[in-house]
Amino acid sequence: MYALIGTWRMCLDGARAGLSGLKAGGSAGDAVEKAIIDVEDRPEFVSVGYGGLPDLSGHVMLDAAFMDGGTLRMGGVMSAENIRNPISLARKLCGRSTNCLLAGRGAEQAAAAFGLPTRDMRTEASMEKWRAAVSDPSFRLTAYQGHDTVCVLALDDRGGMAAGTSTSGLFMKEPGRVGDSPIIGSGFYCDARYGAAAATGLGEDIMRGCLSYEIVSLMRRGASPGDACREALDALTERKLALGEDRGSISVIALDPQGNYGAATTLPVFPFAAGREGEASLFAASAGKAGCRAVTQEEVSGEP
Ligand code: SD4
Repeated sequence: MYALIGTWRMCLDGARAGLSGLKAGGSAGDAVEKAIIDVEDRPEFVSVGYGGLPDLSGHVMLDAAFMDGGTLRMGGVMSAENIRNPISLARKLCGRSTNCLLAGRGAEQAAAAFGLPTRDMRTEASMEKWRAAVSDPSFRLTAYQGHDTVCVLALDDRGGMAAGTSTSGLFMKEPGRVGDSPIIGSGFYCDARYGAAAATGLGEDIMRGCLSYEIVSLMRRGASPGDACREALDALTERKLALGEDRGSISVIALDPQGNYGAATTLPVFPFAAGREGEASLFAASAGKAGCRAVTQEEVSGEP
């Protein structure tokens, strides 16, 4: 059995590439890396990798992580610049027993030491957005609609599981701000015995609930991926409502060792790509609704 799930419509082509690798007997780790590289390399996906969204100072600062579900090892990159494929660096760091989570200049130096390609991650389009935001006095920092993390979870036919994330983080974040995406247990978690989970949305809120670890913990206690996603997300949003806050902007995905997947969201529509022993297709979860439905590209063309 092999399966893969990834966040947002932008992940569809990457999910297809990852699944074809799994079909050919490739590992879950290779599938995760391949799917995420597809999104990182394409400037039309404005919230990840090349052409990502700049911070307040006009720099595209990247966060990424990779976790191997067989060993519970993780590697992560935070607030790093000019690394062409942050997911590849995260995966290389995942082999280490120390120094596996690197920030800023240290991450950039490690990328160079591994011989990974560098690139100016800014594009004319990303800088145009930045210039418009800098000169707009009404601009507010939010989980901006076109701003989203690619998260991919995979299972291979030997029972291997892996999770990965990659993002440029919140548009116009303060320099040095880090979200949930490289933080183990919040942005991602993977234990091949019970399953994998990952989150996208406002990192500051996701971290308050350690959402990905919570989802995998619920699967350990027998919940299906879909139920685990809803239960963990509902617990956090109910707490936020009790504190007088809104539900926030959060979406989560999960995959179990049998290849079942699920998702939950606080948004009206949260598209994701997934496939099990076959092609990847698009699905969507909606706030307050159990289960997910198959959708066409056209139906979610307005979504990231
Ligand atoms: C962050 N969780 O940096 C990421 C960004 C994201 O929709 O997924 N936004 O907080």
